[in-house]
Amino acid sequence: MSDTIVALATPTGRSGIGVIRLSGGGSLEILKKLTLDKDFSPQPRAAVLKKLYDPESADVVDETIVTYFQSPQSFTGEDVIEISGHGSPVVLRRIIDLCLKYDARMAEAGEFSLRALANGQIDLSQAEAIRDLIDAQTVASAKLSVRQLGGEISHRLQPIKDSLLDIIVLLESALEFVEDDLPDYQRDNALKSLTAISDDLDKMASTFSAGKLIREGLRIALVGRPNVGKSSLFNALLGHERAIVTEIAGTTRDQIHERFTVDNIPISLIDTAGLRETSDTVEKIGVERSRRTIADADLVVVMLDGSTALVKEDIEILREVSAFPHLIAVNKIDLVSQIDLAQVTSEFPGSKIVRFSAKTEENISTLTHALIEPFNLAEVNNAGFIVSDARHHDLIVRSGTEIDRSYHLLAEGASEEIVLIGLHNAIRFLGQITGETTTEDMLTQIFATFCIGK
Ligand SMILES: Nc1nc2c(ncn2[C@@H]2O[C@H](COP(=O)(O)OP(=O)(O)OP(=O)(O)O)[C@@H](O)[C@H]2O)c(=O)[nH]1
Ligand SMILES: [Mg+2]
Repeated sequence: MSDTIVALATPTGRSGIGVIRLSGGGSLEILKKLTLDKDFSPQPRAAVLKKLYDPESADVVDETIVTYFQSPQSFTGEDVIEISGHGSPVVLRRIIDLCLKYDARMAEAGEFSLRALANGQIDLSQAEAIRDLIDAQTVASAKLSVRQLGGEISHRLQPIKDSLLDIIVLLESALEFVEDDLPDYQRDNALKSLTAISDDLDKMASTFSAGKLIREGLRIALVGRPNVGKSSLFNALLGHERAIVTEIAGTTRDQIHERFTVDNIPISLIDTAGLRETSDTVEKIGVERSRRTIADADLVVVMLDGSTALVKEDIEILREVSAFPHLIAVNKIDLVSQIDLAQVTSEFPGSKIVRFSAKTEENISTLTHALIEPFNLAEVNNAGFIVSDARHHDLIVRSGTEIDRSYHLLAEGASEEIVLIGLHNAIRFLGQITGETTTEDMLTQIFATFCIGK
């Protein structure tokens, strides 16, 4: 029997109620002690109003609602008790301390989910879906996680694993009867199946760009020389005065990050220090950071001031950024235009240009849509299957590579033994997605990313 673990399942801090969760064979015993009720035998899955006491002093600690989930009908598959107490950090801490005193131990991050996995209540991809649902930043990414929670990827993978297994069985039985070569028609069928599997895996893997977009969103950096209006645009996009705006060149010295959402895509927007040669130490560091940000952004918005002529600095920035995905945003169109856009177009023919005003907000929505336009939106909004986890994507790709290699070996007449190595790897990689073939180390690594109490 595993030990009994306890954790606060709700966030720390004051709240209406706070939920403490216990899981393990000793859960009910602990509850009996804290209720001073030796014969307490709660009906499973029914909420009961109970006072909890400090058994030593018989002090009432809190009046709570307790719910008993009897093994195996619980989240973890073990006996689980949920205690809903008043959301006072002091009271909740006291209840947890008492549970610890009566032989529970503090749960590790994700340990409840890990137990659910170990007891076959959920598979690994479902456990990851729980984590992702809790971490979801947007409705779209929460929706993806809920679908995953239902075991979507496992269902999607099952027929692939089945047909892969058929081929493995076929080749292995051919191995046993060494004197016979695999008949041609069987080899052809196996090759056909491998092609179908490979195509299917490719198709799954290709949904990842959309999945990543929904989950992680985009990093978009606003760059340009001082005073072109980067911070003004930053504020306009966020809808509030987050960054300081002044007519002094060099106002923004450090980077500011904020998140907002456009069409279900979370965007991490970065306002940067204006790029220029400077002798100011602080500003210099800011400029250095701006340069680094350009390199890791998914999109760089180069801002130009439409009310002034292009200057050498603008051109230098455009050159610097032209190697990265970028968009040229010409600001201040509420003022008389002095900029020669024809020059920009001829020097940077591939760049998209949007004209707008951060001050009057004219064309701001055009600009907003231009930010996400280069990314794979059709797929984001289509309701089909989407891979959103980098670990799953990696395993699907690796499995596909093994399948392709085995295909060529089989087609070239390599021995079944050699072909089988790749096929076994392929099926093992797919099994790692759902956790059937995941090692202890991998599980530890994955569950370390969970929160305590889940
Ligand atoms: N008329 C007009 N003025 C603007 C517009 N956008 C920004 N400004 C003005 O331009 C000046 C500089 O704006 P900021 O947003 O601070 O410029 P910045 O690019 O962040 O400047 P640094 O942080 O110094 O690099 C301020 O006086 C703004 O009010 C616009 O669309 N029209
Ligand atoms: Mg600024």
